[in-house]
Formats: sequence, C-alpha cells, structure tokens
Amino acid sequence: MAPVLGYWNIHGRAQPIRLMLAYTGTDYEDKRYTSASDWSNDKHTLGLDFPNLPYYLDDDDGVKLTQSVTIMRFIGRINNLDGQSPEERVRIALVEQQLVDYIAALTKLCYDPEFANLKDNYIGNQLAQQLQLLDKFLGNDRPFLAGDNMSYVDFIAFNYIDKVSKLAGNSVIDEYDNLKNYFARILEFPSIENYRENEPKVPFLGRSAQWGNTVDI
Ligand SMILES: N[C@@H](CCC(=O)N[C@@H](CS)C(=O)NCC(=O)O)C(=O)O
Repeated sequence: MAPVLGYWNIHGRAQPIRLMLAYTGTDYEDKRYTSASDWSNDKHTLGLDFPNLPYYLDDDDGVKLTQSVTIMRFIGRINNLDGQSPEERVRIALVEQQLVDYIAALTKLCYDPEFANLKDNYIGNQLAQQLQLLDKFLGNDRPFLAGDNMSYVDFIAFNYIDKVSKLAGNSVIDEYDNLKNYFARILEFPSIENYRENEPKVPFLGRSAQWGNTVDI
C-alpha cells in the first residue's frame, strides 16, 4: 500500500516533505484535513506514538511517524538523501537544526498579532542575518547544503527561501549569490517544477496567521 502523508490543507510543515516526495517520485496518498473534527476523529486511531500533524504512515517499511523533521530524515534515509559521508552528515545535522530555528522565527512572526509592526525589523535584521549565515555556510563551491549531494535539508531550505522571498520580496536573496544560485538550481529540477505547477493551491499557514493565510501570497 502507498504511504500516507497526513496534514492540514496548507503548506505549513508538510511542504518540504511533499517536495521531497515529488523529487523522489514516491507514490503516496496526500491526505489533507480540512476540519478539526476530521482530524480529531483520526488522531488517536492511527497507531501513532505521538499523535500529531504531519504524520507519515508507511506499511511496507512498518513505520508510523510524526515530527516533520523525523519524517524527512526517514524519507531521506530510504532514498539515500541523508548524506554520503561523515562530513556531509554532520553538515546536514547542523543546518537541519538551524533551519528549524529559522522557520520557528518566521512562523512566530506570521502568527503574531503585532505582525505589521514587527515585519520590517524581522526582514532588516533577523532575516538578513539568517540569510547571510546560510549563504556563507553553503559557500560558492557546493551545489547543496551537505556538499556535492542533495539531501533532505535542501527541501527544508528551499521552502524556507521560497516563503521568505514571498514575505520580503524576491529581491531579498539578490545580494546572496550562493543562495540565489542554489534556489534556482533546485527550482529547475523538473520534478520540483512540475510539482509546484500542478499542486493544489493552498495557503502557507492556517487561517489565524496574520500573513500567509491566503493562497495569493
Ligand atoms: N514539532 C512538530 C509540530 C507539529 C505541530 O505543531 N502540528 C500542528 C500543525 S503545524 C498541528 O496542528 N497539530 C495537530 C494537533 O496538535 O493535534 C512537527 O514538526 O511536526
């Protein structure tokens, strides 16, 4: 049976997973909850150790997972997208956690009732510093964050750059050549391009967000 990815009908924490499943050509059921009651009906019936969204059920491999990054690590493992050397694996571990922090800051801002007052400071200070560090970490001679090989963290970073470019404007990465080329490199993968063109058009975040809660961002 095809694996099942369960999540709300938004990008949220599932989008990097969806991009990775598109890239790996994985056949899966894209289960999208559109009501809290549908989710609460399922929540404690799926055999999840820590019931939450997103979840990933893969009968063939005998896994029932939650925690978005753990799901990414698992799909990365079975598709050889989790580092090819100790050096690559430690770079992945480091940047994975850095991206978790970056995305937490972005999400916190987007849900903050003071969003309108906080946005410019976030873009000018926090985001600028994050992009600068990420650009330097990537460097100008590595195609991917791990090194020569693509890995699951690239889907997290790609989605993060995509979202901050929508928030701050596409030109936000213009001064970061490494990141700009990196984003374009991933965007040009036919599987990614094709997925993005044909995916359901849904918001980045949930309805209660101050920004990113409509499809037209
Ligand atoms: N650390 C978890 C956070 C999961 C989480 O907060 N899920 C939210 C959506 S982003 C949710 O609505 N969960 C459903 C629930 O709490 O029942 C992850 O990365 O997966």
